[in-house]
Amino acid sequence: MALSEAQKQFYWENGFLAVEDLIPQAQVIAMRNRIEELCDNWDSEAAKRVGVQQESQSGNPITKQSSQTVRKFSNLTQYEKTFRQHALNPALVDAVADLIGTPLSLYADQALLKPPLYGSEKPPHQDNAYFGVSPADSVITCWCALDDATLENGCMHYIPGSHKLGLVEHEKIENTPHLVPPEFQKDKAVAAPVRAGGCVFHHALSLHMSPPNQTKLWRRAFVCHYVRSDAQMKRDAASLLQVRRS
Ligand SMILES: O=C(O)CCC(=O)C(=O)O
Repeated sequence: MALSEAQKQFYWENGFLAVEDLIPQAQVIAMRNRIEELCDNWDSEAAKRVGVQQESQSGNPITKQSSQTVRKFSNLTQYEKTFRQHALNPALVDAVADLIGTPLSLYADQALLKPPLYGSEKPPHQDNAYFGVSPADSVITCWCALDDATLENGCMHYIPGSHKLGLVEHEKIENTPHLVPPEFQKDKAVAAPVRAGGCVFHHALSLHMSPPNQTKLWRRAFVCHYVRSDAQMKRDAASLLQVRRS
């Protein structure tokens, strides 16, 4: 889907952009169903090969590990056709190309889940603190809601314009995989709720976080991080899924 000039301007001004109804409901349901199967079989080989992570492995003090406490799967596009189809969806890739240009590769992908009541906060960060891609303008995250993402269940929150700050210092939170900046002005963050099938695009330097899930329903998202294939990156560019040549 081609973006309007106003949408492109909003992205470059604010460092994020929400677009409703980008992904067809049939595709959303297919991804949700597969995630449900992987959660139900969270101890299986299929879940392990996509790096199943429990809430308890991410700093959440709960010790329980079950189908109801799964937080994350990674690298689904490598093994799962439904997720690869999503990453290559022309409507999505058109929007990404409109924002950061071509050629494009998929840098990483992950299903980020907030289980009912247990789903914890994703602490504030800039994605490029993890990725280290240069220039940072050449990386974009497409966060696709698989359930309606709301204030109550932990939708994305952004500090508008923070991508213009450059990379800020991050510190590791001990015994967790999280990197966080020492200061984050929560009161300056704005919420980006979207319906299932809607996507939020964000810049690699945009400061963002998501609060805990306080509801009795899942908040699930499938997230694709796209990179310009000509950027400098830690990962071997030749090994990445080619998304669009020109
Ligand atoms: O899904 C979430 O709650 C956090 C997502 C996030 O931080 C990201 O996509 O970079």
